[in-house]
Amino acid sequence: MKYLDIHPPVQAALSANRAIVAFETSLISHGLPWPKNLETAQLMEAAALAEGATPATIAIHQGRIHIGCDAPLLEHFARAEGVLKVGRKDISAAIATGRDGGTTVSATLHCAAAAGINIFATGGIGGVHRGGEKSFDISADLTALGRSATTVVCSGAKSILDLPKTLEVLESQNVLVIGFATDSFPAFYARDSGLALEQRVDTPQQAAEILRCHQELAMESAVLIVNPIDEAYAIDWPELQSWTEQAETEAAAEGVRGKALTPFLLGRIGELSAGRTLAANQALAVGNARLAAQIAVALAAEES
Ligand code: PSU
Ligand code: MN
Repeated sequence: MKYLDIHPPVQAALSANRAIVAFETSLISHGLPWPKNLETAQLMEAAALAEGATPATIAIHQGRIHIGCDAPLLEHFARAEGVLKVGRKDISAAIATGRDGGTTVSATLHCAAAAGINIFATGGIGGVHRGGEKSFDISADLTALGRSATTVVCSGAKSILDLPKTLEVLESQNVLVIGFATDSFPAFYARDSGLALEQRVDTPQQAAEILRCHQELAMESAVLIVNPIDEAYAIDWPELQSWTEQAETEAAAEGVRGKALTPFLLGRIGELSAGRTLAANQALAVGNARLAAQIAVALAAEES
């Protein structure tokens, strides 16, 4: 397809119908600070490879959509000089103007589908911001999930969000949310939001069976497999809330809004927690990469 550069290892895996897992780059360019971001990108790719899946980190570089990044390109996005945060609506403009873009969940879903990749792992999706009923700040991730048949493995939605409202919008968008070894919606850095889920699986094979049906029925919305953070890195909800409230207050005082809000809040919470949330973010993203690879391998095995 025009505008698409598929890196050789990804092309080889596509041609052979082998398991592939897509990753986004906004997590790297805007979600985590240097050098934790590069380390996280590398660990996510290594986790996929260790499970027998080919990683395809997706980015826009000099106006071309890259499906798979080599080591220098990953480092370029981690250093993030002049890199735009690209949501789905921004893709065409970034391409036409020859820019570099770190792709968010909404943009990555679109690019992965264009390349024929249907499993994607990230940290946490965007959602309804607190006060979203007034600000209307609702991530384009949610509507993108409503119209992409891709599977996204994540640790729920980011804990800075209004999680009950986010789950409601996911339901309106026909997104199937499945807990992985949990009955409740994970809260990104915390294991449990206290919000009950209707569906649960306990193995990658069980997840693959549901995805098989979803594909055969030609469903047009996403499946979200939500995987809680490893206990060892999890942060308690009350502690998290105090940092989040302080970061929110500062964002309001400084007039931070729109695209800049999520990166600002994640960055401030990282500072206020003395780096604990950064270690947590890395751990959950790598855990999701591993699980997505296991599911992709289970699906590829069923198909062959
Ligand atoms: N997961 C993380 N960190 C992140 C993101 C995901 O662990 O920074 C990014 C994703 O790219 C997601 C975006 O799409 O945050 C949401 O941004 P917004 O709230 O502006 O839609
Ligand atoms: Mn927003």
